[in-house]
Amino acid sequence: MNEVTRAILHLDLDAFYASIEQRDHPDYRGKPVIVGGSPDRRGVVATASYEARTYGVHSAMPSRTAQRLCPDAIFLPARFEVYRAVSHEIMALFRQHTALVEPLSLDEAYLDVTPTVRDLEEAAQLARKIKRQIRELTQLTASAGVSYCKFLAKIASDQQKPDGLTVIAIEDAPAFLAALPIEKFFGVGKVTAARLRNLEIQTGADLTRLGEERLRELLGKHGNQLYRYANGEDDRPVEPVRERKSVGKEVTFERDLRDRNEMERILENLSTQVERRLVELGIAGKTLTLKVRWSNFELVTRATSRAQGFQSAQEMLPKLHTLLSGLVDGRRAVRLLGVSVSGLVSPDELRRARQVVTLSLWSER
Ligand code: DCP
Ligand code: MG
Repeated sequence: MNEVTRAILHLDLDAFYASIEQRDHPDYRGKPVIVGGSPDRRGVVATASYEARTYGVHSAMPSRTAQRLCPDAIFLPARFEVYRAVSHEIMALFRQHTALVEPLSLDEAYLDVTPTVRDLEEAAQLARKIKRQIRELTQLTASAGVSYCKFLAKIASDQQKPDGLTVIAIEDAPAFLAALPIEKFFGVGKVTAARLRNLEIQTGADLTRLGEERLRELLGKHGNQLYRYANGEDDRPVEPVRERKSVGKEVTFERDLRDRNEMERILENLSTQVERRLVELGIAGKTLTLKVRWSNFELVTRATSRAQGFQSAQEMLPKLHTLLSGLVDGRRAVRLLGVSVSGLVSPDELRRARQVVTLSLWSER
């Protein structure tokens, strides 16, 4: 393909953790399997097999709710080492096809295959081949999206899950985008979606009709970006070397917040999400940062470090409460809260650090 048109694949494994459990325990195949926290211990669902999804079970749902919806479900704890090992195999396979592989999570990546294909038709053939190779290598299925940019490739891979393959050709993109609900657009979270829906903006067609100026007035810089996506313009490159510097989560509120209890609840939720990602990656971080954006958009951060590192929400929360106390005085309203962990270290390094701390505590006695 020439340089102006690209061929991008997005590959995403189906019900990743649950499919691995079904692969490794043939008894569970064809049955509703839920991987995640136990229903008796206020756990949440990490993922559910497609059999369990027909009962309405989905990721991030309390396991107790999942059990009520699907009483026959088999609940299993996550085996992260296994999932990480499978992830390495899949990413290595992708890298045999192109050096331009950008992993998004354990089971998902963008591939830029522009130099190896003549058109999107050939890119689709390549996607089909990679899906087959994934199956041979891991006995798992993946869904693929094929298009000329990242944004559309990712949406495409979600169109026909599981084991799907969807191509969005350049000439079909305008009609596809016009009908696309705003929530599907990259970067449109609950808050933005609610604001747009209030203005009767429901689809990509509504976004283009509204115009770039108006979107910018409403959403700032993000409005320009959204306008470009709605017009099928996304020239973000596939970035292969993304060394991770931190793991974080943040949330912007629909209404500015003053209530301290509510902030603490949100911090609990954010740190749980950060914990999930850290555990998934098998890493921890030495520095914990709290980010606060005031209602006037001013941004402040406060950080604290700990030799033993942070991985669990339980380790983060007391520190976050202290950091929050140093910032929030009840007078100023908060627009955004964020939690991140940086200074990332492998579990091995961490174990060694923890040993040193324990030893020195011990020798002080
Ligand atoms: N995951 C999690 N908690 C979430 C979402 C996901 O622990 N809230 C984990 C479990 C998933 C894995 O990440 O298996 C990959 O996430 P996906 O969003 O790709 O979901 P699945 O692969 O499970 O299902 P799908 O077939 O929809 O891709
Ligand atoms: Mg997946």
